[in-house]
Amino acid sequence: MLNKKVEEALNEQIKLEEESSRVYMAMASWCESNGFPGAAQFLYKHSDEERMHQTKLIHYVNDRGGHAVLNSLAEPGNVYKSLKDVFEQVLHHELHVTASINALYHLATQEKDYTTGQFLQWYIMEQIEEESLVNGILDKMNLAGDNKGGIFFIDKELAALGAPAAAPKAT
Ligand code: OFO
Repeated sequence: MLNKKVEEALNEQIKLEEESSRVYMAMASWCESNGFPGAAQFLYKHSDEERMHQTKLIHYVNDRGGHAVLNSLAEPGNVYKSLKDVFEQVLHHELHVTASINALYHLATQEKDYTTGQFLQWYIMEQIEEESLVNGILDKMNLAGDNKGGIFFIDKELAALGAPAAAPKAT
């Protein structure tokens, strides 16, 4: 059974994951309508992944005898200065999510809820992956600078990263 403090903190994280999904959806839409189809594909996929992070938390809270609830969300930013601005904001958002996951892990161990601590390990590893992926994209954008050809190729690469996973081959 979850204690109330941990349950409330998990519900806050559910809200943050939902907010992440909406923020990336808004970014994807901006990219799609501003000539960056690859970045749009990448961000739509990322938005779906955040929704999966949210759902995984909801099941966990309910499975532990708590009640996962949804909260109202602020309007996501819908306007960006450039593709680089989009990804700088993705990184900023991910750093915020990482801090939140770490605080949640700290609370769970303080409350001696080692099951939740174990469950959160997956999110801790996921944040490492996400931060490193976005840092890599930003490194390339910084190298490309204002070079339109460079940005065009980065957009193509993002399309590949955003492509649905290939179906497993029949054996
Ligand atoms: Fe849920 O990992 Fe990004 O925010």
